[in-house]
Amino acid sequence: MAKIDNILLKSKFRGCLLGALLGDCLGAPFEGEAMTSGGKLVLQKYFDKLDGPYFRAPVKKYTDDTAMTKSVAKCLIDKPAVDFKCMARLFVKEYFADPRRGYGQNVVDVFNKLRGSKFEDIYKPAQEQFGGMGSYGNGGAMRVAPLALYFHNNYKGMIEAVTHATKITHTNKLGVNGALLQAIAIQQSLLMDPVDKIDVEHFTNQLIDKMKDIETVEEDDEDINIEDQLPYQTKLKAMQELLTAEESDLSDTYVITNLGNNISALGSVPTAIYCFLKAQSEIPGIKADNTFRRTIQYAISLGGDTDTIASMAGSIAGAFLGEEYINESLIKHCEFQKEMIEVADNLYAVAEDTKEALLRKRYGHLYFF
Ligand code: AR6
Ligand code: MG
Repeated sequence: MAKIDNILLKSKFRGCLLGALLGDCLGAPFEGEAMTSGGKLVLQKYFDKLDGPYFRAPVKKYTDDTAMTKSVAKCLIDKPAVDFKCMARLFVKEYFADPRRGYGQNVVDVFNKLRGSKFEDIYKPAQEQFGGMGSYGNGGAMRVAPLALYFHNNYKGMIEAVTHATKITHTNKLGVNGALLQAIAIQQSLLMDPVDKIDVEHFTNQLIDKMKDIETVEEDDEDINIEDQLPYQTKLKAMQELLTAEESDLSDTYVITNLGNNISALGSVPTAIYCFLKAQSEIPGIKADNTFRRTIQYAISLGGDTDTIASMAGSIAGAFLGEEYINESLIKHCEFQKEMIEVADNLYAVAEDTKEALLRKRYGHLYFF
């Protein structure tokens, strides 16, 4: 953390939230598509046009990813002590005020039950989903960025807060652990200096080590093989192999088969992290000089759940690079971009206040010397 001063940290808060917004807005039109080589050319032209000289174009709309991220940030800004009931109320309020954002029907059921029960037990409706198994979708992971930022200097606090925030809609272990992995990746990126080259092996080893504490073997699962018991660690190791493969031109099909491009957290969070790390060097077929744009464009080029994977990859890239590296021309085309900068600044201000209050409490008068 030594090299990250306050100016850079503030820029990284903006970068992270703008990255999440940009991935969501630019990825949304391609959701559900299987990318052919023709589709990739269309995508290249789409990015070249948006990134070129400014033209008045229809604004790219955000989806449920950003709608929910906004609510998480608002909750932290209004109530820095982190009130999860308030967060649940904000999710529901936001949905009923603006429902046409691509929410899945299962999440809408949870919102209806929360409202119907007057938020009595904010975790019960989600626990009841899918015959009591809870959702393993990536809807928890897609909205964690504000928590990773707010708790950037409090790892334990982040783990607890992400777990609770996710369980409001996603209680399945895979949904929760995916959200934790996404938050950890953002936090790691936030604390690195963007002028340094990323040591991919070290970055992924750190992720695997942290997931070892989160994902453990349970006694009753002794018959299940270890890879299936520790699915995120297994996926991260597969990701590490793909990143260190001799061949730089791995086929998209190979990447998708190994990592996934779907709406499950397991089939999308490792993919988003992979896109960020892969985009640190040139990628065949993706013409983009800037690593931020390369990350988003590559994530969308893999098809499937493009908005959410690009949003998650964009938030990690933005947290690493900071606002200065984000293509202004691209962000200009996104709905809510000005407001998102304000959200990032307000979140930064409350995070700093909380940090200072904590130091004051811990060191008392000594803190002033
Ligand atoms: N058993 C069977 N299928 C499941 C289970 C389960 N336990 N959990 C999830 N699914 P959902 P999300 C499948 O509805 O995670 C939006 O576009 C099931 O097919 O909880 O909030 C967002 O932007 C279910 O419909 O939604 C995200 O990109 C699906 O996973 C994406 O959708 C999604 O789970 C996921 O949103
Ligand atoms: Mg989505």
